Amino acid sequence: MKDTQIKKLIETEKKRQKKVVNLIASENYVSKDVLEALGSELTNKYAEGYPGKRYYGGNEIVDKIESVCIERALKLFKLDPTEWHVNVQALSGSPANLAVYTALIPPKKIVLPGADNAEVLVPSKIMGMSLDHGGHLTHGHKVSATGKFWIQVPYGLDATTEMINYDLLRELAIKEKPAIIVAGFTAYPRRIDWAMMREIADAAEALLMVDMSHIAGLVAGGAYPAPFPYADIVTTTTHKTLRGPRSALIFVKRDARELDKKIDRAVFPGLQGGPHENQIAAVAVALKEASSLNFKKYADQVVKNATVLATELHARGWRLISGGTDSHLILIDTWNDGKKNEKGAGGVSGKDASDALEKSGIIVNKNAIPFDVRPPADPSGIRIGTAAETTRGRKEKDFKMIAKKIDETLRKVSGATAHTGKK
Ligand code: DSN
Repeated sequence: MKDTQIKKLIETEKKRQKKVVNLIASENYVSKDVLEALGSELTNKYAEGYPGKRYYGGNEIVDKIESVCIERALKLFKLDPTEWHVNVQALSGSPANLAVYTALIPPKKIVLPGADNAEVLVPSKIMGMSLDHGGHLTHGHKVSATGKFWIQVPYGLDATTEMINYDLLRELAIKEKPAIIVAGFTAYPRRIDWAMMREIADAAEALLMVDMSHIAGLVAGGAYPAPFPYADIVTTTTHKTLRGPRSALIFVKRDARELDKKIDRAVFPGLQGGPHENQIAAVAVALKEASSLNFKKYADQVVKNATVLATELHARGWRLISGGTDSHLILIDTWNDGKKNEKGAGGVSGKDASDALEKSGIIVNKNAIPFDVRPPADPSGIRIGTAAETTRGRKEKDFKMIAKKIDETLRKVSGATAHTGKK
């Protein structure tokens, strides 16, 4: 690279990535092949449209690449192409979710009674897990476009179990009648009962969308139940446990409702222009990698490592949200109401915990816990995950060491930020 300034910064970032223990639950390390596809000449090509239906010439190769990506995505998740469609053009997770709502639950036109029959647009309702209980901004949170143009009906976790209370969820869904129910998370460590979510969506006459961004790699490797038998739409990013480049996939059932056609139209021309075909090629490479036996072993190991990490941290006195994990993800209540418990664990704010761990070479993110009384910028917990370090070959014994180091580091944090308890 001739641009020495950027070259040096890339080299420095490469070194940083190698040096740290990366426990950010949404990150991973891609293969050299994925990087090669991402940095290829495909970035030069405009390809507005879909394979076989493009607005520019010269797309015969790109058509093949996008078609391979589509085939591989369906095959990886064992989906019959006559029953499922996949759009591979969404640039990332947030645009993918926005495309689903734009396509399937646009505002409803209501004609006002009166002489001039004026029409008003009434926003539809998205029922999603609230952000501070582990949901995502794009599940209808007010700071996201999905909460500005739609109305969120948030559901939370049970205060005692810190897991989804399906009875309460059903009651709320039937009362609120959302147009769509979103099942999925960024900070919920447990399995979701997809069949139950389907039942609830049916009772509320809502569509069921699963956002499996965090767990896509685990689903592909058989380490987390697949949502496909139950969902109408499944969205996912491709760069978390799936270990691909930053991008997203939107799977949608093919049937008489023609949701697939609506989604394709919402992605292009509705929300996006030319697809990033270099990114699509890199996704295709990652999808092939994820179909290997090695990847299945990887997915199993990710969950085994998370289980060990959770067990070790719990044994050292740290309170884990919901008591543990069924996935790659663990949420720790480092604050513990501002107090150390009988094992001496607690009293550390999420920001102080994250800063202290970073100084000792462990990268995590601060995270709100359910019913958090602290502010989002310095919440009560941290979120950790095992996907990235498992890619680097770490096993249970390594995660025992990591748990020890986390514990030692957090215990050394003194003067945790006092907080009044008001957000
Ligand atoms: N930022 C991602 C995460 O960390 O979970 C979700 O978009």
